Amino acid sequence: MSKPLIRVALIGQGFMGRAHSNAYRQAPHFFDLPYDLDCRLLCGRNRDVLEKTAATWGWSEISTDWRAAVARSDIDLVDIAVPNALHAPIALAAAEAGKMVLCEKPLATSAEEAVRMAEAARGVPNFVWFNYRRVPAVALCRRFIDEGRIGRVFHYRATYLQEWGNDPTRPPGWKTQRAEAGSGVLGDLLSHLVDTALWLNGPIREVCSLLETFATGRDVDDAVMLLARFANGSIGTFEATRYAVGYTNCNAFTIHGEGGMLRFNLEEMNWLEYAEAAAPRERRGIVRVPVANPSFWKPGHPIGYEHTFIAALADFLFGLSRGEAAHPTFEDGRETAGVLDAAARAAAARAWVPVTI
Ligand code: SOE
Repeated sequence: MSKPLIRVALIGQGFMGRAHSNAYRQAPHFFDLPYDLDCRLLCGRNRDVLEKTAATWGWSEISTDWRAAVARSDIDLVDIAVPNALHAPIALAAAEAGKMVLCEKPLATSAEEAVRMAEAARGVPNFVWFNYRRVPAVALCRRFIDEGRIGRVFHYRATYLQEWGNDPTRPPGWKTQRAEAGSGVLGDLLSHLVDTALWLNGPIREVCSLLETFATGRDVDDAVMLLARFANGSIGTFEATRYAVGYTNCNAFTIHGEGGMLRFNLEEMNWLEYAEAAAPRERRGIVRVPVANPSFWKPGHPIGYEHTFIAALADFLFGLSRGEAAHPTFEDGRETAGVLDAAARAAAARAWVPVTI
């Protein structure tokens, strides 16, 4: 039986353009999706690269004009994987045209922009690609929390450590320019930590932070440290940096509750670590649990970064078929933007500030 067809326009052909392209190609191989996907249009700035990328990933057509792409009547879903400053204009136009709209993280370059985007997207299916929620070990962590295994939470500790900011040979790119990125690690890395924290541990009420720029002449933050008070009474520390020499992509968190501890590190993404406070003293310690998503391979057969995007897309499509939102939605993205906004305000004021948006 034929399935309803979704005709996709992907705007962006960089790192995330490839990650999303792969998800559209692979999702039907691993999931019995409720829709057929038509990879119809790939949109980007550089025509030469565009032709090659479209051929590699199987996009039928190309365009260098995102406005025309969004306006096409034969496009149902617009997926945004471009520099952050373009997220809002494209998402607003797509929502106004009645398209489903998926957007890379961070949702916006400011909290005000995120509010406008969340409002505009209220009438259409929408989703933000905070892909790390789909790491099976992170999802299991959420399940353990929901089951009450760690009980009342005391500490939430998260770090996102990269080192590429320290590489003097690296050519300048959009991520280090405020006009295109909006911020540095705040939007790029801290946003991931905050999205995961809000999902696992609930709302953040107030924050205190510092931002640092190590590179001369750079107008975005290279590092951020944040203290947070959660609504559930727990306290959090967050650190995100591009100057953690020795770390390539270490996205990690530890949660300590009265019933135990949960620990995750993306560098060991097929594992969740768990300690149970009530275990007998002679067996008390940290257990390393292998975690898999059975939609991919058999237990014990590791998955990788790309599977998080494939699973995210599948969740969005299954949600769509049931008339339910898949999270994180634009509204969830707005909540994260509110915490990032508070972090920037706190750093400027050198003070504790409430999360207001
Ligand atoms: C930055 O280096 C980056 O590519 C982020 O933009 C991604 O969101 C993160 O998943 C990996 O690191």
